[in-house]
Amino acid sequence: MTRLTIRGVVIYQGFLDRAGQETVRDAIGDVLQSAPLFEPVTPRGKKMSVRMSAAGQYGWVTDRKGYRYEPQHPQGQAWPAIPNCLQEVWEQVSGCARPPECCLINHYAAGARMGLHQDRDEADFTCPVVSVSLGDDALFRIGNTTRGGPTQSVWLSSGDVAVMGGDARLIYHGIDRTRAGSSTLLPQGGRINLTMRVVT
Ligand code: MD3
Ligand code: FE
Repeated sequence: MTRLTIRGVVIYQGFLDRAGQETVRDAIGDVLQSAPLFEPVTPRGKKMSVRMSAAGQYGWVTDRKGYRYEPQHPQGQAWPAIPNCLQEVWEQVSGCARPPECCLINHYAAGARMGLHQDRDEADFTCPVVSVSLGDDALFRIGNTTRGGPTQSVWLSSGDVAVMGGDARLIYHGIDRTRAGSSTLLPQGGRINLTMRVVT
């Protein structure tokens, strides 16, 4: 495993071996059986290219009414619990005494991307965000705590874990593109990113 720090973002390359990735993949497959991926729409009505779902007490949703955390899936059911294998990752890397309240699931089919943004819908920015990447490689762009300025990019691969804490918690970040076909983990291809957060 290699650990690197870029602008305060700590990246553990190869944190999960293949068996660990398969365990998380299968657990998320179960979550998605009861909380299917949906197509989020921005408050201005633009479809996002990433499909989403969540596990935990809260899921992050966006629609014409705005961005927010909700205790239920858009179809009305409570979100499934965060799988133990992911809670263990949180305990190993977050350095946070509180457990995660949300595991956001982002699914990238070929061509999907996520523009530069800050994560600031949570109440306590002293808690980090922990990200687990599965499937295809993704080009992750790391900016600054204010809009604009130079950015740095790094490829995230299946099994990599990234921790955004301290000053990095409010950094602008995004996914420019994925490399279709770069991983055999997901039977249908594509990429899944899991981000665990404390919401309240
Ligand atoms: C840096 N997800 O869900 S994960 C997101 O790969 C999000 O799906 C991307 O940005 C993805 O909000 C990037 C890495 C990540 C997640 C949260 C962060 C980086 C972050 C929060 C603060 C700073
Ligand atoms: Fe984000």
